[in-house]
Amino acid sequence: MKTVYSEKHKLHHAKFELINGRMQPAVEMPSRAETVLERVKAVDLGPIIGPSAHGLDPVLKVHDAGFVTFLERAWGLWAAEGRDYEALPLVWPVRGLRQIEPDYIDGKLSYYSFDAGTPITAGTWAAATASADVALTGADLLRAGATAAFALCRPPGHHAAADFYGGYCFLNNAAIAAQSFIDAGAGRVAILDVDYHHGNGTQAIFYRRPDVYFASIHGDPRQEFPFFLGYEDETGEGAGEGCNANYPLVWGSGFDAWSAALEDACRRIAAYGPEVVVVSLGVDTFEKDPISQFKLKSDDYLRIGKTIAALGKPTLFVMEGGYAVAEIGINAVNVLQGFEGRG
Ligand code: SS9
Ligand code: ZN
Repeated sequence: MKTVYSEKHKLHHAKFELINGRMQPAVEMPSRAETVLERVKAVDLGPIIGPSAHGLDPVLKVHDAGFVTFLERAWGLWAAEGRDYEALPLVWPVRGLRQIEPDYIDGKLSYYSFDAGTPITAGTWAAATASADVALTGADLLRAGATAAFALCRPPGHHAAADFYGGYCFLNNAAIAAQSFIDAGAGRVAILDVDYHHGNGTQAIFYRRPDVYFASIHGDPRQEFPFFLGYEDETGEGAGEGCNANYPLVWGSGFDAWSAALEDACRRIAAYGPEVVVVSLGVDTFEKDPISQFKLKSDDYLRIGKTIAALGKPTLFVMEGGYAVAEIGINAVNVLQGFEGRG
């Protein structure tokens, strides 16, 4: 299958991240995408192509205009205050506080974010829009008849909702691609999120809609980030009732529990009958992931790909998380090779 990749991801390079109460080197780093790209080349997965520019229209089908404008301007407003270090929020409008966008940049960062772990840098906007273009170009390949494509997105997207960023995510690449299929005439799209973390942004975007099914296997929100979404009783709302499925698993879960959840998710997706499947491909379920607590091994990723292939649908793989940089290439590309019949 073809891989879509843009060098522009390198423009988003946060130096530090708040982890366990300390500023530490950011785990979401450019070498993640580089390592995946090297593996794509090493196994000869297929041609590597650059993205084509799609502009902001497909982004604005998923994200609020005020939020997109904020992302575009945030670094400039921050730098205008004489700050050359990365932009982070410090206060959130929780229960009882007003949901009004402030004028000052520190207030705007808080209004449009949900965590303090996602630095905005000088190149964040350029990288995030390129990442969305990578996903949209992958979707174009499927629309042109490919049975599968790999959108090597960075930064990732699944934690970003219509009007907030967080969890290393700014624009929701998988949601933007899924919406592009709907806008091109697809009646039903399914998103399967296999990242270690719940895809809260993707779920929220489609929660009330019957045309996009969302299934996610992830660390239980009782224990794990993003903490405030991803429970099993979240099944969709209104017209979207029955079109959302969450599989929270406890810390320490291995491939037995994980693959049972995947089989069930795939059964539900098959019953839904989508025309196309978008996979939010995170490999932070890996046993050596530095911020995660599942126990998957490199060979397990081949079986994940094989199980997804059994759905028999055109499939767009969209890169999400995975922070064990040494093995991220092997693990991510194992899914793609498993999909193509290896292993
Ligand atoms: C770890 C902090 C977790 C968010 C993780 C987002 C992963 C996106 N102590 N920060 S796939
Ligand atoms: Zn993750």
